[in-house]
Amino acid sequence: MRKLYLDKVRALVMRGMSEADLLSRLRDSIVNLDFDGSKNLAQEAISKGVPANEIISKGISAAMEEVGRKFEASEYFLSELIVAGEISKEITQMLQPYLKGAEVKKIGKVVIGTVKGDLHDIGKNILGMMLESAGFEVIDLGSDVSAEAFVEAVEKNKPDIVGMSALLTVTMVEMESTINALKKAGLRDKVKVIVGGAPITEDYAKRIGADAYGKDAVMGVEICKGWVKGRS
Ligand code: B1M
Repeated sequence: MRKLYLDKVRALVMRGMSEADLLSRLRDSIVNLDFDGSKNLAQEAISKGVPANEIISKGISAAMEEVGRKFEASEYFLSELIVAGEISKEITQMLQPYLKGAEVKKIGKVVIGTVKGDLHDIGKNILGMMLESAGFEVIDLGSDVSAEAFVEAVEKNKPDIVGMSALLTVTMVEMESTINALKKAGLRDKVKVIVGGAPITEDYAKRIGADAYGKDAVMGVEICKGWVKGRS
């Protein structure tokens, strides 16, 4: 009995180790801008049943942090950011079927977009896929979305939630402009607003009058689910 238990524990530890090793190799491969190697490792992780969330947080996000650090240290330049971004996008696409759940009854509607002047859309895309998998109808306005475009989309689609992403300190101010534009159009009280992205903080979200801050996509989805809970 004890041996059986120990064997089970050992198998779990080994699985954890190989999973951690695989994800760290994936992270390094993205950082080293190895397109094919990264896709192969991501496929291996998927085949081995590593959860998509783990591949995103310990593979893609961890790699992009390091790529960002190298960019700041002038070891990498814009071209490297572009390649790393493309690799991450491809892997995110590969993960899409594993993030999307079965067709479920829609639990709410969310309009999402990256704010004006900002082209970073990887995190926003991940959030969108996760929201869909949680049962939300997602209207993705893309990146570089103006306050007016957000307002128009809210008027047209009547969503429950507006989600804004920003990755640049110079574009995060657009979140406040969008909230003000929603107020001006008389729409602010009709939607919940959630904001996220690397430079955003809980404090900032409060300061600009958002209803919530999503530290990561998982948290973002949980907050949105909480808002529509018990309605359907
Ligand atoms: Co740019 N870039 N970039 N870049 N880029 C950053 C953001 C930067 C931090 C790099 C650095 O210097 N360390 C820096 C910003 C500095 C600052 O403002 N403080 C920077 C810069 C300077 C620039 C340019 C200005 C460079 C230049 O031209 N000289 C330029 C700007 C272009 C523009 O937008 N107008 C630029 C361009 C680019 C590329 C286009 C080449 C490419 C983006 C490709 C793409 O997105 N399609 C790119 C990349 C790849 C990065 C880094 C390396 C990675 C970003 C990323 O995809 N991360 C980035 C460094 C970094 O972030 N550390 C950097 C992975 C992604 C999964 O994370 O988007 O944070 P993230 O999303 C997370 C959470 O934040 C959260 O969930 C996700 C995961 O769970 N989340 C939400 C995000 N949105 C949410 C919304 C929510 C809830 C949660 O609710 C609504």
